[in-house]
Amino acid sequence: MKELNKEEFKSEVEDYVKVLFRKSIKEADDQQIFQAVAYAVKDFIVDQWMATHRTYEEKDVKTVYYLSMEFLMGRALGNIIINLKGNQAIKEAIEELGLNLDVIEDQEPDAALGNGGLGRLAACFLDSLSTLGYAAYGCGIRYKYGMFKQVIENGYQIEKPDDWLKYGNPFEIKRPEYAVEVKFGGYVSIKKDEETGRNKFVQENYQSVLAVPYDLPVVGYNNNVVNTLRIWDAEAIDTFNLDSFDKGDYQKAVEQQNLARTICEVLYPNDNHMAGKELRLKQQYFFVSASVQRAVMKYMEKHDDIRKIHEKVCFQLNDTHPTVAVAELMRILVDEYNIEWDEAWHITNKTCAYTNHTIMSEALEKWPLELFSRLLPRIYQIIEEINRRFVLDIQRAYPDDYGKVERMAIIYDGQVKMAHLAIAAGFSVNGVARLHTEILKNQELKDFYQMMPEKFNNKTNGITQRRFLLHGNPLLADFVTKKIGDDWITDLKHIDELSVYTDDEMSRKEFMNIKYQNKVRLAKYIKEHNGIEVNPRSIFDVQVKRLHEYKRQLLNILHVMYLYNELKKNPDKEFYPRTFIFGAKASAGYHRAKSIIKLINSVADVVNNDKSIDGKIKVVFIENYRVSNAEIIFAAADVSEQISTASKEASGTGNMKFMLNGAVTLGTMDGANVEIVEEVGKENAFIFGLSSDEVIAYEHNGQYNPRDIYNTDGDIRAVLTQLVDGTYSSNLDEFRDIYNSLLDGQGGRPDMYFILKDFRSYAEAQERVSAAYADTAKWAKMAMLNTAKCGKFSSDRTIEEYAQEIWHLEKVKVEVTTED
Ligand code: OAK
Repeated sequence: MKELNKEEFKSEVEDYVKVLFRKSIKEADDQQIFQAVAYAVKDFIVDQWMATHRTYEEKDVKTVYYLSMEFLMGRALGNIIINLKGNQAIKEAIEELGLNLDVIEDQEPDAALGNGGLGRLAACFLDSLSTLGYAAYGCGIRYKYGMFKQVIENGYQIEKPDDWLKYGNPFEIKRPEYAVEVKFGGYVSIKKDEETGRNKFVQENYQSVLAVPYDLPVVGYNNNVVNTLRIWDAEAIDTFNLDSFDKGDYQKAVEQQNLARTICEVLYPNDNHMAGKELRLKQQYFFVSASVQRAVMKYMEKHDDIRKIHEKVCFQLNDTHPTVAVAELMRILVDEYNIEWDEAWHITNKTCAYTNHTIMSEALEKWPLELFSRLLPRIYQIIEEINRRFVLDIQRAYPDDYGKVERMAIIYDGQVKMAHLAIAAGFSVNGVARLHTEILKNQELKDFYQMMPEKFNNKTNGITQRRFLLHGNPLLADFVTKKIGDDWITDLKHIDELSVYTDDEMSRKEFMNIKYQNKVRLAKYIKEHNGIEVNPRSIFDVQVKRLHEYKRQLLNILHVMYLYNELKKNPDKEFYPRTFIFGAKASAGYHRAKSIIKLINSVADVVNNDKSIDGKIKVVFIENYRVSNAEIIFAAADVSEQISTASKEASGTGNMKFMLNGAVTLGTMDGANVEIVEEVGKENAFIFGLSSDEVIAYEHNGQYNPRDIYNTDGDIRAVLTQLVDGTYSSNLDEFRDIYNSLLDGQGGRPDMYFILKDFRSYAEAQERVSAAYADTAKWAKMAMLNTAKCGKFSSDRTIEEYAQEIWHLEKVKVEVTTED
């Protein structure tokens, strides 16, 4: 590993301030200093970046292309510095320049090119791929505006554009030499190929854009490996010249310019929900076509037989969003390389693999035929042919079961079903936690599992300990290293060696003292950003994640309302002070989710200002929850709220970040919670609520009526009544929709997420939390065991499994030579 020279680094920073801004360090503002430091860091890694790619080429290793609409990277600078092990040297260099690294890191906008779990997982995977030394490209879109900035005004969420590229991105490198054309619309003609005499399908009268890649470095930990996140931007193809003007193509030239301008404009802010907009499909095909075209070109630069592409290339589809990749690869093989359909299909099968990230039905991608065939006429033809053959396969396999085609066809009911396409075309279908994979196999994708069981496998998610412990929680990271050495940084299994210290009182005290300091750090953040004073000695009970009904932030806040009622009734009741902390963005068009945010803020207003409860309950809604403040929040949590309706959360990854930081899970047996409990032991978590089998059974038999609970449980009735009686809003209709959703519901399904059903069990689990926390030694042991037992949940483990079982990659060692 190359050493970082402090003096050289200092003079680079000075030079960059001068060259970029014509200023001295003293004159430059914080943003300019950040830019200069970032350029100096990029200078340092560029040799490793080049060496990595040289090594891949020399060894001709297989590469995974992780195709994803989302990469929720967060900030790069701090992460790169820790992965370079340059923390100390750079910190000192910066201090000697009279600057402060924390302030500098704070200037960097988050690269928020994602919504939540799926996008952050992609970012963790890239970190692990580099650290493990696997050849990989992340392929995505360079959105001009990422995930919106959330501002809370009068308790309401307001969305502001995230202009993250305002000052430019010092880490990116534009690669116009690798630009490719992507075509939309028009029609397909059949032409005779002069050479072969065969019919050729040619797209005509289309509009096209130029896809231009920008590369971002993904630095491995202490190993010289720097992989690439390649994000594509759209530029207009230069038809706007006099020639086309003369030919009367003026209109088309303008249209193409507009198309290029709009494609990469903004990330759709939907989590677990399909918006179904034409522009979204354009985005999908845009980055997929560009990525697949480039991957094929790169492969063909070194090899002469396209038929063997699967030996060197794997496309991993991050959910169904990039599934057009299978048809794009077919198009290239059949139309451009003249390969027969059957053979092209086999090549495609061996090259593509699909990950499912949700069973929420509203997230399933289905595109209307009219839209799809108009926008992507040749791709549509190919999918029609794939479907025709797949339907024949189904009929052959199940000649007497007519329902099979209805349930499994790729094209049905006037729609293209992307999940069906991904399963039919790929060689692997994986879920993201054991329970989730079982639900896919036995419920959601049962027919497909029956027909193609060999494709199905599980890859339980993971997170990178380097960002979420080493960078986010330096105090705990140092403590762990002091106790057990630093192997955990690249092999998290070692963290189990901490277990023996849970019986040592001094170690427990040290651990809890670190937690306390992290709570002080978060309290300061809350004071600065929310103006709310919180007590770091209270229990920090945290739920941070996207706002979705299935995640049940509503259950949490209804329980707060209930506790508040209890305290009011019983002011002398023994009660361990609690701070309920929320952070969540709601999709801009998701009205009920936005009402729930308003409810949390309204409850906060009332409770926080009620002197009579003596500050025993505080409620805080942290504005603009994102990767950078998440790092501070996880470090400070005592209780990790993972309370989704069982069966609905595919995995969850926040649950793992809390665990790593020594928070205890309060959760349902859903997603990866099941495996967390298995690792840490159920005595070290607080589990409640319906099981996934019970939820599924109720969904099938329809025998749940929340009115029964409302009628018989006075406390719950009181809380619900307060939603509409003015307790939390003078506008009695403010929360009426929430109230109705619980008691009347939509389409005859009140309380779809079983909030009232699980309420008592949740409240009782919360009581167990309070009792456990009051026993300091017991709590410290539980918390510490959570950190110790989280070894399984490193994304390094997950990536090792993908690499061995799906991608079949080999590990590479990179040496930086003088050549670089
Ligand atoms: C987003 C859009 C469409 C479909 C799924 C998602 C998504 O973010 N799913 C989430 O993926 C995470 C990573 O696998 C899981 O941990 C979450 O449980 C899941 O909701």
